[in-house]
Amino acid sequence: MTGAATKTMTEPMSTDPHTPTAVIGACAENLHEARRSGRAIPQLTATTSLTLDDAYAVQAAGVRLRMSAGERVVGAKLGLTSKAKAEQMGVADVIIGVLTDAMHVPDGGLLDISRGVHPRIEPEVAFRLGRAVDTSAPDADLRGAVDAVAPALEIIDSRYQDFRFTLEDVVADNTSGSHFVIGPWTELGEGSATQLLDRAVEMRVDGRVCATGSTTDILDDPWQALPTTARLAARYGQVLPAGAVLLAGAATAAVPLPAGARVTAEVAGLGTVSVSTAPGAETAEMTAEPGQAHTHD
Ligand code: OOG
Ligand code: MG
Repeated sequence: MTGAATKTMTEPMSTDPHTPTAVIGACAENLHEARRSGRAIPQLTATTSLTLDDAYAVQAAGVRLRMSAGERVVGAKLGLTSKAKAEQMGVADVIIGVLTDAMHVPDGGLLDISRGVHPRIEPEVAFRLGRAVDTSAPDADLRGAVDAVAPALEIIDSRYQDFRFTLEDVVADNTSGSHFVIGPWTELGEGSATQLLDRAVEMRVDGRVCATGSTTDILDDPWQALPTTARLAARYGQVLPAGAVLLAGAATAAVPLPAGARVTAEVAGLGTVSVSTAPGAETAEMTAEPGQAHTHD
């Protein structure tokens, strides 16, 4: 338990009966600093008792730190919506996180991962909301607000050592969110965009297939992401502005994202999305973690 990022966490803290705002703030600062420095920290729950509600409060405090640095909320992401991901991470509950404009990388764009901790990449399906939705009600009609779907890539990067965490840790860490890339949007009504069952998902790193799955692996039907998001957003206060992007969660396990690589993901019938990483910029943590889980064939 050493390292500058943990300096406010030296004493075990209790959340009983209510975690003090100062503790929530200190947890958020710790994660914020780990994200900025690319230096991993021990799991918060190793020293701090956090309920799931506390963890979402830490996530929200972290988003506020980013907003005061000029970032804007542009959407939301679900995590652990497929069995492949839940098994990979050993955490089973569906979770929600926030997407900001600073996390967006254009399709085909270049990402510098040298400031990351140990980034991984995973193929997803994205929805776009054509209008703002009031998410204060758990049964808000998000599905009715969707105007387009797209293939997507999510770059996740846990701020915790060894990419290991409890459910509360990963929620506090904005569900490991790092960056996202959205492929070509298909407007609803075009072709068969509304039918998202049984579409093959394939991700390649430098042309080599590294993960395969099906859209049905995402909550049994990616459209289920909409009512799930409505429920979680209402409970935890996430906002969804007009044009918001929603990532439905990965269809496969995530794979380590190397420097100097080109990654593509194809969702059958929806098209292909890609991102490249700048060469020669491997993160220190990645070279120190040769054994991390992946799905290379
Ligand atoms: C948590 C984030 C999970 C997904 O798509 O399942 C996620 C993690 O794997 O670190 O984004
Ligand atoms: Mg994801």
